[in-house]
Amino acid sequence: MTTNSSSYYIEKENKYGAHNYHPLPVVLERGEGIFVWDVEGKRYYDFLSAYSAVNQGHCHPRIVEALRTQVSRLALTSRAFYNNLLGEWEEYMHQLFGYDRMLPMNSGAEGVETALKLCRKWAYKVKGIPQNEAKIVVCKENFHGRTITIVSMSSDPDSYGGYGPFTPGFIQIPFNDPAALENALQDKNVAGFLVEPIQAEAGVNVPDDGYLKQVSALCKKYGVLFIADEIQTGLARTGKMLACDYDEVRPDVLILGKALSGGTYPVSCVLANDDIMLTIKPGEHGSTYGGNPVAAAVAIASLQVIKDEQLAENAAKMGAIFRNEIKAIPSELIEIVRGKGLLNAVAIRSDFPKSAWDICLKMKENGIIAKPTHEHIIRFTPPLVINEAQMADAIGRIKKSFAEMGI
Ligand code: IF1
Repeated sequence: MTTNSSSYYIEKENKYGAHNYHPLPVVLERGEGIFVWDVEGKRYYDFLSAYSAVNQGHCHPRIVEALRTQVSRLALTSRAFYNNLLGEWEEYMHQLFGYDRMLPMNSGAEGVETALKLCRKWAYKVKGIPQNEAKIVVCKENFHGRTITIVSMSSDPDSYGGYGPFTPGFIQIPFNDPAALENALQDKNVAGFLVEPIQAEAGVNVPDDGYLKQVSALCKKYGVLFIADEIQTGLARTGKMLACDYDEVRPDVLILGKALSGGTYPVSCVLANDDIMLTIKPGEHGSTYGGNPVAAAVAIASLQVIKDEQLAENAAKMGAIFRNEIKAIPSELIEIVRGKGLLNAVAIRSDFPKSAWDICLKMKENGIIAKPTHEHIIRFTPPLVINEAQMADAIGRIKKSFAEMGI
């Protein structure tokens, strides 16, 4: 049975689905560019972009065409055989990002797991840390995914609570604190430092200018791998191809995902040079779907769109307009507006009876969908294809929503 009633679909998920999410009450059925439509036919500006997976906009015609063509020709071979597109994609990544090699996976979490495994292999084979003694430094308030090992690195009880016993070998330090990093690096068994250039889940925590430059220098000084999780900050979201580009640093290990497929397919990868990547030998890591020809075709098309449509430049420009306009909203509810490019957050004061959730419901009425994080923060991350007129209209709707909160 089909119906145009949102409640029909919501009730079905509530009845038959696991309750591991608490979505905004909107049921989407179509998307195009910066817009999505619900089952009742109402149009919304998508200010979440599937957590930055849809940087190129929903159903980008060039990405959809690449997917459609390849999926009807050859979809999956496994890595037991070669396929005619994986090498093309790997070469494309080498030329675009300058690393010797790429290792393809599917979800972001798998990309992070791959980077952790690479770091440990490198620790034993190259750095000479005694077996099973390697440690990896991570930041408090990180978000790197949801596997048991990744939640073992988390400081958020919602992420790790009830999932023990945990994977050992991680040291947590505060984000944006080079002194804490240098202190942690005194331990000779540290093999790497894993960091998000901007902590997105933590509420778009932007570090001081030069933080990553210091991180890079410290990792070099102490001979440990600088591992950047750019799954969310990468691929033009923050106004540069990589957020690391702002500090002109190159991580030893770079993890990409999300917008690598423009939201059409789960595609992630890890990039590194020979001395690191070649520590993993045949049979020591992999994935049935990783590096499949559809992923390869879709990833190349997705990156080509980012370049051809100059999405990094547009994100920088639209982001500046967004922050200026939102900072000017006279609502007392707004504590702070922060972000880079089109990765932005508005923190809502917690001493009023209106919550971030209430504001998101009001914005939904006014044709904008966004999602609160940590109760009092709303992230604003539209697709990077948004133009100036659309941004002005969207800002108008956001302003109207704050005005209607009456505070
Ligand atoms: C969910 C947050 C965003 C990520 C970084 C790895 C991954 C993610 C920096 C794992 C994933 C997602 C997953 C999504 C919510 C979301 C999120 F709010 F939780 F933090 F985007 F801001 N590294 N982020 O941001 O990638 O395995 O999911 O492909 O519902 O859990 P994945």
